Amino acid sequence: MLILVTGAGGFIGHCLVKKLKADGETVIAADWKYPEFERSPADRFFNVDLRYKEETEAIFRSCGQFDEVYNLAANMGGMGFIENYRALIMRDSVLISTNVLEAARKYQARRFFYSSSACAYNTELQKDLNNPALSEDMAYPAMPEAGYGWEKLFSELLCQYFREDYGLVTRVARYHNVYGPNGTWRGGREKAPAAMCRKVILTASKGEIEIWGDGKQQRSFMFIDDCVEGTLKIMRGDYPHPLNLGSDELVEINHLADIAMSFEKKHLTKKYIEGPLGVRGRNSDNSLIQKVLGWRPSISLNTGLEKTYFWIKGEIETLRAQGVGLEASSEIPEVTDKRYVG
Ligand code: NAD
Ligand code: GDC
Repeated sequence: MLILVTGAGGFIGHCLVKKLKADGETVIAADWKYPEFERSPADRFFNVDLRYKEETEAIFRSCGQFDEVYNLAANMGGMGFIENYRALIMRDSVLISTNVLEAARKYQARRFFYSSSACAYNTELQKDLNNPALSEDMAYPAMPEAGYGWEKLFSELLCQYFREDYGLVTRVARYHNVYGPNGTWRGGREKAPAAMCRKVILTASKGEIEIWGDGKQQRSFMFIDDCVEGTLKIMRGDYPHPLNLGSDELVEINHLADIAMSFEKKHLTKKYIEGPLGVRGRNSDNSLIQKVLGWRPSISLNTGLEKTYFWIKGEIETLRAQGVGLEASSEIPEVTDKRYVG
């Protein structure tokens, strides 16, 4: 098949391209940056800014009718990023979502996949610990994560209306915090799993690591291989409405840090500091995806985090050998790129 993956310079997009190439597909990649850690195996890589209609349509005009379009491109990151760049995120991502969806309609793509997020869920339902896991109907009445979450809900609805009004076959996954090798692990856009690994690796035993909040916050974290496999299942299945794609293994951030420490038997103390916290407790209810697609995650947090920990450690050793100085603590990213504020 001829397949387009946008956001192919990013974490999930790049891993999806690798899987599709391994399956023997013809894969076209699009992103305004190339993958950070390894070369893309895509058959062709369009280095474009998808906020612009012309640049987006040029891909479709040049390649012809796609069998599948996976739109993963978005200006996004962990809480350190999405809590501090609401206008930037909404403006960029809504343009990307709209341009790619419209081009897919105009150039008659056979199927379209959109990567939504658990941040689309009503935050009022995530204010306590041990909340009931989020099921798909709990996105409405809507009160999603400020900025980022609203754009996700908007784009979900756009997918629904393009299906209802134009007959475009659209599929939507609400990803729940995805982690793994090739994921962002420093610079401020990283999410908690990579942040905890980096902090532990860069802190000598008996030292201390910083944790935003009290560490009692709860999340579930889905390993990248489960994410890629579930994405293909949703795209190629017959269920047209948004589906959770996440782990239902609930963990407290304190415990996430403890698991990271266990890999090299480090004994570090936790220093609780102010930081962007997001919701108090969030978990994925996987009963609907299990019912309609027979899918459930297969990689445990301990297994996935160990792979991630040692991959990040390898990256750190490479950078240290190049004389790059690295910080253990998390930062709020500075966005100075003129494309962002231009
Ligand atoms: P990522 O930031 O690694 O990848 C996103 C890619 O989009 C980046 O490579 C970026 O360069 C590209 N992009 C941004 N603006 C662009 C533009 N104007 N033109 C072209 N490319 C542009 O993020 P990811 O973790 O791989 O996430 C992929 C998708 O899944 C995103 O839509 C994200 O919102 C969604 N998602 C991810 C998670 C997660 O935990 N990783 C959770 C929920 C939803
Ligand atoms: O960043 P994140 O993984 O995103 O944060 C999870 C929890 O971990 C938060 O309560 C955060 O305060 C806490 N935390 C403690 N220390 C640290 O050093 C740290 N770094 C980070 N990053 N977190 C720390 C995410 C969104 C994604 C995506 C997923 C979907 O929200 O950022 O864009 O949409 O949700 O599930 P999180 O899970 O709040």
